[in-house]
Amino acid sequence: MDVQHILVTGGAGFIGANFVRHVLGQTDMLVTVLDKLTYAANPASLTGLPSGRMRLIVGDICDEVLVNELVAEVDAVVHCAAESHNDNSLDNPYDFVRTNVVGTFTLLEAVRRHDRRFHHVSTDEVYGDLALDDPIKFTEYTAYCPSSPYSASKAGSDHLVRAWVRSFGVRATVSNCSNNYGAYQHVEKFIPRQITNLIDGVPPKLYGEGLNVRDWIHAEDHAAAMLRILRNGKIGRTYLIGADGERSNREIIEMILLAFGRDPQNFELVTDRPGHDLRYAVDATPLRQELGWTPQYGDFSEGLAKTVRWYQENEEWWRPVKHATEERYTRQGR
Ligand code: NAD
Ligand code: TDX
Repeated sequence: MDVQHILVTGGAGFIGANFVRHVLGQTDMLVTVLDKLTYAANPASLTGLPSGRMRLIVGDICDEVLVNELVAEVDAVVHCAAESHNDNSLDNPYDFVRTNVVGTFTLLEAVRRHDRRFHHVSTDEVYGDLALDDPIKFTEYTAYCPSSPYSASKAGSDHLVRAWVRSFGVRATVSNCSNNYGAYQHVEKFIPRQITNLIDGVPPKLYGEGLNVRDWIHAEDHAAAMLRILRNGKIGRTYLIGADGERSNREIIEMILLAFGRDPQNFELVTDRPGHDLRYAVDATPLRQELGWTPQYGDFSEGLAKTVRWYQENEEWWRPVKHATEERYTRQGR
């Protein structure tokens, strides 16, 4: 479909900022960002972009009046705003239910009212976890089985989107992506936490025994897949996004330590996350075959090395929030 102006919710967060950058670089579209600027946002992630084609509105996706006004002005909505961190959802689930469920509901009502295209950005965590030796990967037919307040709230929002498609004819798609890494990711998340710890001379922290497996994809590859789905995806469809990047947490920590020229065993084992999902793995065959998407970051170690350099070269971006993040982890015993 022909999309000229999009509303990107959560555009000052990690996935949103990478998506906005991709869209402004690859298309002529205008972008309005709606972001509440929570602790997770960094408006600096949107600097250096063409101001004539992008504007940032600071506001809440649960604000019905504001959302209604902004949705009326655009052709499509790409919904990235969320409370996104599992550890925080264990401490304060309310914010997750409010933003992820009520916020998505508020957006759906607005796109229904104005008949706008909607793309909902979600996670593979809605499917729960897999055994380490399970040959099966998640597909769009896997049953939902979320484990944490975060993934349960995302699962709830996915169900709302599907119901609004079926009951009200809303023109929506859903994507469920695996773990992202890359520039502009908050230092609370696994990879940037370890990189910035090492910059500070602090050993990386591994939950439990570090055997948990995540399926890593570069955020720029995720952004390219989102744009492809927005333009060419089939209404009502769910697309899984992943780049066959399964690695254990321990392997990743060893790679990061090696990138810093340190002993790969020089990490600290810390208290495990309660309910910690063991393994995620995504089968993205339909996205590749039907929409012709392929990841550009074929080699994870290259993408990781680039990410390490980005945090080394952009300390002013993450330094202001590092101390408070580690204080929060100390309180959580992790
Ligand atoms: P993030 O925490 O980095 O960013 C979230 C953004 O949403 C922030 O800018 C924040 O200010 C904004 N926000 C939060 N509550 C809001 C509200 N009520 N109103 C308006 N803005 C609000 O998260 P992220 O990693 O960029 O994740 C974005 C989306 O991508 C989420 O839906 C997440 O489920 C999904 N996703 C993320 C990953 C990943 O690895 N990061 C993987 C798969 C899917
Ligand atoms: O210090 C750490 N040590 C550690 O071992 C941290 C912060 C994490 N971990 C482990 C927990 C996970 O097994 O690393 C893995 C990745 O942790 P997170 O970065 O917190 O990601 P995860 O919980 O897997 O969820 C992420 O991917 C899916 C995003 O935060 C979600 O928003 C997305 O939906």
